[in-house]
Amino acid sequence: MSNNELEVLRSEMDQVTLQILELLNERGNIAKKIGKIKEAQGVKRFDPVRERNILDLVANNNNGPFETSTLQHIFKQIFKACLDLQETDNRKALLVSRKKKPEDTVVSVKGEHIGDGNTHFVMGPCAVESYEQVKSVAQAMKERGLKLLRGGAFKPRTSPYDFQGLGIEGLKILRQVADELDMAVVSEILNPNDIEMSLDYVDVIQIGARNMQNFELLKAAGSVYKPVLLKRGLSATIEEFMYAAEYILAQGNDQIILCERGIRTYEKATRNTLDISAVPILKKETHLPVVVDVTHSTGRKDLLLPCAKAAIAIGADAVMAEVHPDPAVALSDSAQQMDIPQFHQFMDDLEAFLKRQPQGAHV
Ligand SMILES: [Mn+2]
Repeated sequence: MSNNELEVLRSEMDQVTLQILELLNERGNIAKKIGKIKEAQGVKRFDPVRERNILDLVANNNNGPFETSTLQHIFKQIFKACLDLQETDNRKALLVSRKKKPEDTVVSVKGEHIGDGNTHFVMGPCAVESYEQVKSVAQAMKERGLKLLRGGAFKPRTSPYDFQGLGIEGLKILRQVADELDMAVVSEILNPNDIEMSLDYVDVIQIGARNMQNFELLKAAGSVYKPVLLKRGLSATIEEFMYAAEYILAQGNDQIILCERGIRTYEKATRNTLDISAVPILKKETHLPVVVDVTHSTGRKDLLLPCAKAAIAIGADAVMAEVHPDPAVALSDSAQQMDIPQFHQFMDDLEAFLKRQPQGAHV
């Protein structure tokens, strides 16, 4: 008899659970509708005043047996779940997201298709110092069949007294060398007003780590149809990085390459900490190609090769590294740039490594 009573109560409880489930989802649906209206109005989704009112509503209508504080705790979880639901909807709408565009974006630069499943290389000196310096690195790259020549003309340095770059003269040198060897120029632009001017010289506009949240620069780069290599900020989360890319894409330019270049942590053994898991996260969350900068993430020559292998193995579309004909006298980043024999050794090792990769394993 008492067993039977238990069965009845359990079945009653199941019914209530199902009712709660239905009501929770109903609340979720209403929250999504509210989220859409708020998005259209451009107002924040989280409204503390409104939340306080609902908590009071719960308190004023609670007839027990639960303590009001217990119920308020449960309702706080429900509010959070509803807010998450609104935000997931918002993320779905991001132009950089794979939900919005499932297929990979391929960025085409002078016959190189970054994001096509093959591994690409972006190499060159940290800073442009002279025609001869750029030319000797570019020639070594050309011998390996590499096309994407990087070099800094405008250098945002930590100290205002460090070498600031050759400016437009540096861009002219890069363009000249690239034209002579049929290569492409990747170079950083610092000032939104320089974007138009840079179109004559660069094939890829680089936006540096220190400018990842320079929104005016992002908008200016988004409003031209030129590939952009966007570096992750020193202390930027992956989400902030994606929003920075969204600024570019929202202006209409979808030719974006994301660059993981290490983040600031407490670790001092490397210049920055290479966030290797950011690569598959970015590949999963966005449709954009991802390049790993092994020079600035490690700041150590002995780590360039293992980190480049890790980048390729984990699915990066390209590897970026700095090469200088005589790193000892380089005007910037002298400690971590490879010289030309080291560059050839680096490429030999990576080519051997790539041959051992199962076909398509890193795509
Ligand atoms: Mn550098």
